[in-house]
Amino acid sequence: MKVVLAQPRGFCAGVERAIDIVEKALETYGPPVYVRHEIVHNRHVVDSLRAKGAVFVEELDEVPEGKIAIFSAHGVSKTVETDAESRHLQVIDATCPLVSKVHVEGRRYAAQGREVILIGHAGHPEVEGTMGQVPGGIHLISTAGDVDRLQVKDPNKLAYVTQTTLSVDDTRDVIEALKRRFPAIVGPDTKDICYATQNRQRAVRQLSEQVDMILVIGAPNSSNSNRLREIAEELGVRSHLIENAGQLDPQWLKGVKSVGITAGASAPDVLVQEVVSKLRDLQQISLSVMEGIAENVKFRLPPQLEANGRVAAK
Ligand code: 2E4
Ligand code: SF4
Repeated sequence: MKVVLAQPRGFCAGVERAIDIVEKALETYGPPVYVRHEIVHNRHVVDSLRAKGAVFVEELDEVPEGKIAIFSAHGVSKTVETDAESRHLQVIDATCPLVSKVHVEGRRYAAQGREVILIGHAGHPEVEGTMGQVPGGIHLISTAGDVDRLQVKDPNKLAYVTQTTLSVDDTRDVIEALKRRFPAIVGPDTKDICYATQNRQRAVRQLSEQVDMILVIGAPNSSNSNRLREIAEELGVRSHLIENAGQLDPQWLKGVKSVGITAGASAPDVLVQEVVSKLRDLQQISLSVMEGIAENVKFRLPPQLEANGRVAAK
């Protein structure tokens, strides 16, 4: 059986930075450090940081006064930031800079007196964070159909922003529907969808042309990973989202001559390697990596962790 690995796949710069932040905070301040929400949506990552002394909580009231609190890569609302201040927590912000950029953009549109529309999935932590970063409220929509239901004050004073991990194609449809109904609306086109999401989607599209089945390594609550599986499926390739090799069902391989493997931005490559090993245990395989761009994006750490030696957290 032919096995082809997508390129690029797996960790993006925002995830590497977020994991680095937790590791450096543990080294600098010593355990425990508290992390609000899974630092990224991956059980393997969370478990290994927990083993080093990170304590994961869903809300800040679970963090004792004055302790270190790290915000996850998905970002937080203003309310969470002010709660942290009032509890005198020492905050280290692991929000991906590309999520923060969307927050800044949303606030800029609001400051221009525009009503802001967010294209994203309800209940996702990034969406909750972005909604809570734009003063005056924000309309949330997720499909082109939602556009018809929007009720706005002034159709000439509108802007939109998007979640960073959406399907590029679906988002283009939603933006077109917005522009049809509100020709004066302004926004970033699909540029809020980050480079890593766009590159992994392009790669899985290419991979879909080469294989009979695709395995996406990623967590069920990982937005970007779910989009990869959907894209492959939409292109007619049977596709499964699995967290690890244990979830690979040997029955899926019946009649399959070639398997493509990709991984969401939060899935470490060791999980990909374990899936490859399991395939190798089950069958004789020929392994290759598809041609694709090499990413060289790297984000700086927050100032508290970048400086030499121990510096007080914010
Ligand atoms: C922050 C923003 O957003 P998603 O559910 O895809 O997050 P995940 O943790 O799976 O991936 C990293 C990430 C974090 C992506 N965008
Ligand atoms: Fe940042 Fe994009 Fe990675 Fe999300 S997927 S953490 S927005 S680089």
